Amino acid sequence: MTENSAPAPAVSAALAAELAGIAATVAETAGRRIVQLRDAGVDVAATKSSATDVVTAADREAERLVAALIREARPDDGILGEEGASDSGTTGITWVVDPIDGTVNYLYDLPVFSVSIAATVPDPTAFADGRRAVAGAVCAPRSGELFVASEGCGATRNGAAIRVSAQQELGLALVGTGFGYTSKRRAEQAEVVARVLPRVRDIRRLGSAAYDLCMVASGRLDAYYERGLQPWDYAAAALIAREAGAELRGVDDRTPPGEPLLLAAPPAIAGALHDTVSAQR
Ligand code: LIP
Repeated sequence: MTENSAPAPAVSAALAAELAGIAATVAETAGRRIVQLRDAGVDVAATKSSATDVVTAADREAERLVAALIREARPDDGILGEEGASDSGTTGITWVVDPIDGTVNYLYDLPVFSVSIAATVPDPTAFADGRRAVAGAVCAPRSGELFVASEGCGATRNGAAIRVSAQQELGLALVGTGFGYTSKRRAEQAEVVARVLPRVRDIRRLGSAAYDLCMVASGRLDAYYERGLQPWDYAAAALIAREAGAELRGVDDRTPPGEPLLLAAPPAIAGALHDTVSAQR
């Protein structure tokens, strides 16, 4: 599948809609719980790739809650979670879960964090991790927003259809991005953003890839790119963005979106942004 072509349906529209309903209900339930935990107080429980790559007890509890609800609804599906949930399943459907995307924002009680839940099927051509979401939901509980999509059926925000912006000029585009947790990767990302910044309206670093992609889907960012994302960061929201009209790109024409680059933009500016992000020094 090319970045913007519609893939052959992997599951029926009815099943995709059922999976989207499960993702939405579970994401909202987990969203309510992580707000309760945040308001009760949050501390760092551990670190991962660096001292700033943190995980909280809430991340772990939220993932346990999401996994339990998914297993109740779809006991034979697989699960892959950022905090360690891992079931291979027998149905070919794997739920890819980020229980709190935007963990640093969550730790600092900044309002941009989300629960991301995607029902995925194997597809080596769609995304770098070899899966493709056929249904997904992203809940941003502080702003009361629920983004949902199922393959071929469009994307919604709180039940209303959403579309990417009509931006035609990169120089007028508001572009979201993010940065990794290691100094080496951040130095590389700083070089890229130094190239992008003079060529666009402005940059926004919101702190949650899933929310960034939902902002592109709803036209409140014109575009987004980031290097170094994990499948759980983008699985649901990349589907939401594509179903809202975004073109998704990887680092080059031979590499699917995901790692090492995911870019989402309206087709009118996707190429110009990709050229700027990918230009060699
Ligand atoms: C985060 C992403 C964000 C990225 C951060 C981190 P997490 O995910 O949503 O876009 O810039 O480095 O990867 O760690 O909060 O689940």
